[in-house]
Amino acid sequence: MKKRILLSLVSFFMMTAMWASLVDAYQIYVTAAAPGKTNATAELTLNLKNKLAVATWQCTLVLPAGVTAKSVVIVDGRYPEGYNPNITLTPDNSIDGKYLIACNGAEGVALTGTDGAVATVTVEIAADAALGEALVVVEAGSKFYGPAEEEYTDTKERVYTWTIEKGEDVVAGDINGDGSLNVADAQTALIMMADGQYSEAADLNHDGVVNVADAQMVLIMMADQ
Ligand SMILES: [Ca+2]
Ligand SMILES: [Ca+2]
Repeated sequence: MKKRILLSLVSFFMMTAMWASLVDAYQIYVTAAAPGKTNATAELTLNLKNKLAVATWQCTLVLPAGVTAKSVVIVDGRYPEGYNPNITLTPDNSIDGKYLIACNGAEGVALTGTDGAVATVTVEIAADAALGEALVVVEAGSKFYGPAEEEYTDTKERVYTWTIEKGEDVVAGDINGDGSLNVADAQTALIMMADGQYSEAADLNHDGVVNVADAQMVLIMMADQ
């Protein structure tokens, strides 16, 4: 009798373990090789874990406040060489920082391997984004389709704790790029004018030329400081 109870307990735990491994068998999760910096772009890696072959997949990515997704590209390694599946990044206009990422594989072309990087998302981090821990979330409900249209769903939310650090400050009107705004920037504009040079950073009034008007802008900005 005792043996039978023990056996049923063992099979219960085995079933639970099998179920747990099945639940986690299909997921899309984010990692990052480096912390993000304010006032700069950064890259997040989308990883895909699968038990059986996956041809097409989609997920919803939610970025921290002040972080905006710009583009997504497939990374080499998980798809057959030379094969470029169609991948799209679509902002959800109802919520800031929320994006649908969808990758449509061709019929019969599936990911190789069962875990690892599948795409890179380039993001832009605002100057005023919060510093420190920043949560990057893949919402529950990621979808996976096998080469024969088999469907799998990840029922769990996948959260990655990223870090945002302070990047370099961009000082408005800092034409000579020394990190501060002063009369030297007005002088630089005048020297550039004399030399017939142009740079976007020096064209403070955005009229396509660097001239005395830009030097005046420096003085006005200094007065407003
Ligand atoms: Ca300066
Ligand atoms: Ca100008």
